[in-house]
Amino acid sequence: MAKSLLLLNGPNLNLLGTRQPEIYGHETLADIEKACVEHGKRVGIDITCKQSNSEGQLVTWFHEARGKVDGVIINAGAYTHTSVAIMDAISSTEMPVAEVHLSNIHQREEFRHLSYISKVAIGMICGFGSYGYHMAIDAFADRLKSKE
Ligand code: CA2
Repeated sequence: MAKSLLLLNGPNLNLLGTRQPEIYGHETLADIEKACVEHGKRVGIDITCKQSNSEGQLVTWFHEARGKVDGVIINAGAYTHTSVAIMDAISSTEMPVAEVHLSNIHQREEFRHLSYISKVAIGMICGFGSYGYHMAIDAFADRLKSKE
């Protein structure tokens, strides 16, 4: 059966490519999502992409994904540093989650150093721009292959 992943992006990531390119690059979210879907096809994984500026919507998507996908890749944006609700949604749904950030959050302001998502994710990739999403897809491809 085809493998599947959900790719979630959080608040303000819909603005990618319009401002702060020195931090977040020139690609739009649509560019990144298209490249991820194509990369998924190369490694045999169907990828569904969603973005929301709402914490509750992200929580609901975790609930809905339970048992339907093989894993979730999330860039929770600023909710990374504040959201016990998203952390609890990940724990309660017991799904494997990979955390991605475009920027290296550890080289930025102190408040970005704490990630609630990292406490429950299988791993975290940051600082490699949009390539980080491809790294997360490859990590899942490898993990799912070894579970076959
Ligand atoms: O580096 C990342 O991927 C972040 O998750 C991006 C978040 C930030 O709050 C995290 O600390 C690190 C912010 C996303 C905001 O994206 C914008 C894109 C274009 C213009 C303005 C903001």
